[in-house]
Amino acid sequence: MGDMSELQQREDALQGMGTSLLRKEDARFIRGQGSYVDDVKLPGMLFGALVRSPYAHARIRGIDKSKALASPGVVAVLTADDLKPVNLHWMPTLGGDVQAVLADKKVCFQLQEVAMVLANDRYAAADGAALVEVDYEELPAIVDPKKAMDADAPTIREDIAEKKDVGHGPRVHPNHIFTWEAGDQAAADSAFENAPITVREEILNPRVHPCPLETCGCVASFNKTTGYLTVYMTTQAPHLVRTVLAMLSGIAESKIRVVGGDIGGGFGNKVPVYPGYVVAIVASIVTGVPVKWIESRIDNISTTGFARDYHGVGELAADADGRIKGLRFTALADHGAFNSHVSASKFPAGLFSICTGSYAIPNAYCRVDAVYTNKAPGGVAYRCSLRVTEAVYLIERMIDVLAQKLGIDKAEIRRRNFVAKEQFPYTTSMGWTLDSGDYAPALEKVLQAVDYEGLRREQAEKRARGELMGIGISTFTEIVGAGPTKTCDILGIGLFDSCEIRVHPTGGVIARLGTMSQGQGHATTYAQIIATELGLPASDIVVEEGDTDKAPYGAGTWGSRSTPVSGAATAKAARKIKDKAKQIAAHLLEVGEGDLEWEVDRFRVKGNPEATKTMKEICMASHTGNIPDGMEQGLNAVAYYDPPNLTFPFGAYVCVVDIDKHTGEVKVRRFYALDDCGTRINPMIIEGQIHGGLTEAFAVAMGQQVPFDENGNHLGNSLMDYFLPTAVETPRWETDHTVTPSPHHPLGAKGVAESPHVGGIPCISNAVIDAFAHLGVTHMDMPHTAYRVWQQCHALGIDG
Ligand code: MCN
Ligand code: CUN
Repeated sequence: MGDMSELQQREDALQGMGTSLLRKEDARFIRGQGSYVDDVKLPGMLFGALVRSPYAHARIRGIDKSKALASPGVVAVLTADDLKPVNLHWMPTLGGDVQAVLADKKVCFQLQEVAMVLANDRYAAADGAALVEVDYEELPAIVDPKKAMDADAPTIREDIAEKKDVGHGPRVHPNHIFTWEAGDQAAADSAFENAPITVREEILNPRVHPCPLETCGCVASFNKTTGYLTVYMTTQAPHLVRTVLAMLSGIAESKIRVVGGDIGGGFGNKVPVYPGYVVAIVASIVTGVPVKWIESRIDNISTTGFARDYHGVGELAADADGRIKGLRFTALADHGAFNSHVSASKFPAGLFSICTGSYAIPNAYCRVDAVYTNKAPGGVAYRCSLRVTEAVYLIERMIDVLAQKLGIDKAEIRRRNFVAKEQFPYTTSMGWTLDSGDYAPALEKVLQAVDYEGLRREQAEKRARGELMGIGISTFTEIVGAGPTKTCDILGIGLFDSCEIRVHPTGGVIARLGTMSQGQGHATTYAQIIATELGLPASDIVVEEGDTDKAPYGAGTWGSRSTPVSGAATAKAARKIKDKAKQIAAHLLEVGEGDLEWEVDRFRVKGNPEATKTMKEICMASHTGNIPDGMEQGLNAVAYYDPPNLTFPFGAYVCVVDIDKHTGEVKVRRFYALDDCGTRINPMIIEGQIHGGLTEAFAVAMGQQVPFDENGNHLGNSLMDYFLPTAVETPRWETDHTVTPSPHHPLGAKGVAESPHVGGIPCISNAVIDAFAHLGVTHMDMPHTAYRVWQQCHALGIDG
């Protein structure tokens, strides 16, 4: 055996799993050499500008293109009538609905796509768009989802008014999309009847928007001679988009190439297929030249996938010691005018039923009613893992409400209800099997780190002086890594993932995956997995994603599924290669495979330290004639991975706020976040993800909301109005971790990217509300802007 320092040196040289390897992609990004969709410039390219509706709900009586067509540089104007002959004026959505590509006789939300003007440059296209004259007849709009199913509510979707089912069960009103439930209602009801203590609260997760730095866009290029369509686009799921495009257009899927390129942030905003993409594709097919369409910031905030808009009611039943006996959560979900967000087809309300959180709750029931309103479609985005944010917000808020009612400390009530370590794998009353967890020590570690007892003492002193200080806790469990194909599919396609690895003679490696980095550092972390598995240095491993002509099929990057699913596929492909490498090593060393053992970067004959074959030697040998009889040359593998279960990362967070009762200003004094995502691949990247997710949690809790007036006019769709925190407002984040590996993942790794957002929002909210707890306040809806917090102070008469 090599001596320890030599072994360590060899290990270090790989920069594999566990190393904070600097991100390989940053050399390009910080030197301005990223290649985003707007950097794609093809010869003869036209620019498309969308004409959008000023009304939230209106009938279209006519469209006059003549002035636009006469405008300099304008080549064509496309409307729904032009798309009809090719049957592309409507498209299927990833939520099982259909959506108008260009408005067909009516518009259902403000800034809906009505026409596309094609011109020689972007300015001419914009000028042309301003000259398209659309004759609208305004209709009453439904903005409040609570009024969507009123008897006299206007029908928003006349195209499906008569349909009794739009893919997810019976509908009871033309504006009803679905009702979805989980758990055991009778058991939950009886727990409530028998419990001495019950609490109930109405809790809103307001409509917010993830607002990635790069807006959505594409360059569509159809070659009339070959019939080959190439689309460069901002997408988090290139293969799924290719499949949708094939279904939509009738073009053979083998003749469609979707290229993701670099993506400047996605946050779920770049999962759906937007009308702009489809019109640009049709425009390229019609004109025979490439067509580029890029959104403005206002278009992005107002029309692309928003997040949340969940109007929830939380109820808990408990015994006098605060042990939870029953949970009932319901939500009214505002999906906007089309049900277009990504959701596995059996889970129309996403993974909302994870709402029992980290707690052993014997009886639980949840129901979600989804409705159409005259707003842009969406709902699932923003580090959300498919409605987990809403679920975690509800349970982490409600457990505080319960603690307050019982006068039990907010850390103590959590301890009393945690699923205990010995209970894992633990099947919740909603049917999820939590793979692994160790909640109590995580919470204790955080409480010690922040001196929780000391903080509570300080708070008591401040309260006595009439000052406002709040301490928020969140001990959340996430669910990420959709998902087993037997339960999770989109449009029938199972949510497995894949990885192809090719090893070159001199030991360089290229790996291709169906996921799509938008800033998560995949080029670095997948390379680290392969480095550890194969004993080849991460620096020589190239990772490619996003080009459907190159990568094997995958469902893309969303729901923190890359590590749980594709990370596993990567390990599996590497292990196939390693198995073959072992056969070659045995052949070269003239021993049986059973006589070999693996040591960092080589196979070694047991008991004979000198007899080794390094992986690099094996790479070369695999390309020669000196391999076992009958073996094929090469060291390549493709692996498809269908996870047996999702992964359940968790965390314990504490937030401390000071509030100025005269102005309502909230200052986050301290935020301590402990995350457990199982085996950690790159600690630095994890920390970066946590900083990002917490900053977005701060944004949502403290300032973001997409507001509308009663006519459906968007009241805040520019960065002048919409809160994006900068370094000035953002608190300092303290991070920590524990490691509880997933028992079913080949590396023990769980996803992490969404956790800080999901766990961070309730933690901040809980801190703000805790500041008012002694005054009898049990809940305040987000965002906790200074004005709204001041209103609370004013109502309590403490602002003077
Ligand atoms: N990681 C790790 N060890 C683990 C888990 C993760 O080192 N145990 C690393 C991964 O290797 C990966 C990163 O952390 O480089 C995130 O991994 P994962 O949690 O698997 O999440 P995904 O890669 O699938 O990313 C999706 C997730 C989602 S759903 C949103 S939304 C979001 C997020 O990532 N959007 C982002 N983080 C983002 N970060 C940036 N910069 N930009 C976005 O758009
Ligand atoms: Cu829910 S936002 Mo991410 O899953 O792409």
